[in-house]
Amino acid sequence: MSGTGIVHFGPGAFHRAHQADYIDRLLKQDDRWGIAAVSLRSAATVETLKRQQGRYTLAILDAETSFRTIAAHNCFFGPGEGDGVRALLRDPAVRIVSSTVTEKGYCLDGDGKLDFGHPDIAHDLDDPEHPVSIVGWLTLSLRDRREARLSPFTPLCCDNMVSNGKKLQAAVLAYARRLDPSLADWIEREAVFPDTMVDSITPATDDALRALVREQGFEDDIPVSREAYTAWIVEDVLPVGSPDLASIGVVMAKDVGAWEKAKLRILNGAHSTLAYLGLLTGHETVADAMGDEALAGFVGRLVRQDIIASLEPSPLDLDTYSHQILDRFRNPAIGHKLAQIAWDGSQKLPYRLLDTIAEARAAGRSVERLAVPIAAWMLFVEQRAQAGIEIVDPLAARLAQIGRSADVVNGLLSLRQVFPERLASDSTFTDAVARAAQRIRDAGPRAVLREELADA
Ligand code: CS2
Repeated sequence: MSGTGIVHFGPGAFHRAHQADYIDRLLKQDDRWGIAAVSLRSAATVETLKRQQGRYTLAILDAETSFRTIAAHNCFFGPGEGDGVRALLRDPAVRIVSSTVTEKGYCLDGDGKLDFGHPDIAHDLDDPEHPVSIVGWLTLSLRDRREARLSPFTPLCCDNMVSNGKKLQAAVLAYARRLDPSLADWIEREAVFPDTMVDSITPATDDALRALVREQGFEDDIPVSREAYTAWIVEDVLPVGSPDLASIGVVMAKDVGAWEKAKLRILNGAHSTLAYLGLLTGHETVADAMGDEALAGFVGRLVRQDIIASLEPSPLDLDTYSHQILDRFRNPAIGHKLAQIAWDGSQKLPYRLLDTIAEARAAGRSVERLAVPIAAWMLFVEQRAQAGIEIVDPLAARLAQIGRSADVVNGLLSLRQVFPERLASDSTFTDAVARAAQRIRDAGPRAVLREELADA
């Protein structure tokens, strides 16, 4: 049995198809780095992992298909098992505490700062010994380390956010400062919060995947699948005694910024564009949407002419990188649902498209094309709200209310958690969004995309 050197919050499909795959390979050469899976909100995954002794199937669905059993997790904590988690986090053998809790799991506001009005943060400040947020958990267990005169573990954020490590550090320091300024000083002095870039297209697990792995002879209730491509970039600041991630293909980079920005704007920006325009034009998966010449053409142009312009100069070959990404989207073996990518738009649009728009405005570049996916999100919200279909988003209630209102565009533009003041008060941007929304309403999304293609 391997030792436990990593504690991971949020053992969802992405973590199990990405990070755990790397660690599974590391364990073959160094058995100190078993992962403890912690899920304090839902019991299903950790219960099943426990039942399957931490084993599950990773299906690589791509030009070549392969199946592998992953066995990187060696202990499991579900809701109500916080005491066990806390005890484990006091163990000096635990050097990494990683997380994939989605953007909303960090309780940040529209500017990426800790939102003290967030109910989870209010709860944790009220009862810091029994936190519900990742920020609360990291602070409590770092406090325990300090009191036990142990060196801190390394918090490792593995979610899609710009400067994700620095954002998490700032949130933990802000929270700790409210409780005990000397603790915040200790964390700032002693702990490192590396930035990371994580990338591999991983659709949600469904019955089709379960059936597929069963055909291969695997009895498995929680298999995961992904494309062949996988990348993990970690800021090269891990303290001595940390796992040798470079030995298993993780890129240890002095500056993760350029990778992260390029990936979040090109891949995730294009994904969100495909999601909202694809759903409005009746597509179900990314591959379907990429099979639509007008839509794929629009996304290709948006990437080449608008998104890459916001990334230059870059140390990366953005042209090759963007072509690779659009090819990955065409992978017919992956049924990546647009509806899944459409979740949490209020959290995702700011770093995926609005930062690109703000920089285009500052540089005097046109935002006409960039306004189209923003308008598509707004019409997606309107359509779902008026049809009474659930909108998966931390702001769901507010979005549904605005979506049923007479002026959806201005209603959504007034949401400061999504649209910062400088954009919402910029008439060049807001007019472009209103125009795009009206064009889609009047002529339909297909006609607008064909017009865009014709202009190419
Ligand atoms: C997707 C991401 O669901 C989404 O929002 O855009 O999960 C995307 O597949 C990954 O970031 C790829 O690395």
